[in-house]
Amino acid sequence: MTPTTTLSSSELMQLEDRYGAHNYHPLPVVLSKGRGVFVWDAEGKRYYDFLSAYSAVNQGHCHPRIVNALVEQARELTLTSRAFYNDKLGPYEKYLTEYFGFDKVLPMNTGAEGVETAIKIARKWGYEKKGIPNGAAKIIVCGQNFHGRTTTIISFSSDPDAKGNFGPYTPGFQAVPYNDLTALKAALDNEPDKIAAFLVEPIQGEAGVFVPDEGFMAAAAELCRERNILFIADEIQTGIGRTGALLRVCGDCNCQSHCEQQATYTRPDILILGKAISGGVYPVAAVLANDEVMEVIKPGQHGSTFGGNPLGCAVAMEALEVIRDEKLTQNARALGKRFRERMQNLVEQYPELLNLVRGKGLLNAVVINDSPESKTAWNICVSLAEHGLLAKPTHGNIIRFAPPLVMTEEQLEECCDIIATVMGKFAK
Ligand code: IF1
Repeated sequence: MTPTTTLSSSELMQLEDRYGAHNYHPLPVVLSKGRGVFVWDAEGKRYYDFLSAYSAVNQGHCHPRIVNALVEQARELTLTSRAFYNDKLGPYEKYLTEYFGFDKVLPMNTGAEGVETAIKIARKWGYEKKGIPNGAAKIIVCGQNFHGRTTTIISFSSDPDAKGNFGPYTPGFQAVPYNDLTALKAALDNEPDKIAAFLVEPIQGEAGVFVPDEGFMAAAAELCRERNILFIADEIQTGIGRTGALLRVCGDCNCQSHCEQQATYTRPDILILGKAISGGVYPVAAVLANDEVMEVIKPGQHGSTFGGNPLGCAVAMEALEVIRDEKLTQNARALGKRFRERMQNLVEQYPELLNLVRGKGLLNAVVINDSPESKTAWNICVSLAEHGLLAKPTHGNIIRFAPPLVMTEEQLEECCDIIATVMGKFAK
């Protein structure tokens, strides 16, 4: 692929270093083009993308249908603000609420805005519907959570890098260990009349792809229901087919929205979506809830300049149609199973290097048998890049593997061969 930029990767990295805030430590790869499962760097080298922009490009890079929806709408109307109606928002809201089985949606832009919106709705519902004394609402969260980077959200983070020196922090949050029903029940039983909600990731992505025990989400939702506490699912990273189900919180059933298999379906009271809802083409986030929750928000009480803009609506509808038309949820389930089989073979072949593989669908991680402070995982990712596959460590010794859901079986096998070659080199 011929490079699409005149500057070299080195020159481009220097520009970012000189003129950009140093709020990331990227792998030394400069990307300039993307198509499907592939990305190309500034020199034209091709890579398999195994990060998918943190699960925002589930539909593959620059999906032609989604890009086309963007371009067509951009020629008509991009932004009106909500001071007026626009001809895309109503149809989008109908489409999205029917797709996921809720009465209403509050449209936002980034995932963090979606989480902040859910927190505001839950608190307001707590005061106006549950009768929590004003200002006393508590929200239960999980340790090792990642819900975004705003000041309120990092106020309940347990990650010192995400939280340190950003105080004073927003009060009203209590953390319990993830996947610990006993601890959750104890927290929910401590002044339950003051607890508005439980906010949880169905799989903790950033923490290292921690998959809770089978039935944890359903049991947690039941504990909340019994205590009139809202169950909020943050599916910004796990949603939209990534884990082999349309929604992770829905479990492994194969339904498109409502699920007859009540045993697995765990309807959240508030569902937060982002990232792949727009196929990585345009920032779109969505907060869905039924009327008795969403109606606490009245005109003038929440919003944003870009929330619900016609461009995002057009892009999101096409991006979600692609998930359905191309059966990407089912593909993620099948390929994820095969990926974990291949990785488990490597764990058994190189126990001194690899501890384990875990995940659901095409959200997986391999834990390297080294300390989080070691450079082993980073060096493996640098070597993977040299072999044409991009992945990045999270929390030091965990490598997340999350390719676009459009990957074929043949491509997956080729990528597993690449990973096997590199792991073989590090295992010696
Ligand atoms: C970064 C992490 C992933 C998310 C969940 C809300 C948000 C995210 C479950 C906020 C965003 C992104 C943020 C990005 C890297 C990436 C990330 F490493 F930070 F934690 F995916 F795991 N809920 N995750 O995963 O959505 O505001 O970013 O649209 O901040 O470095 P956002």
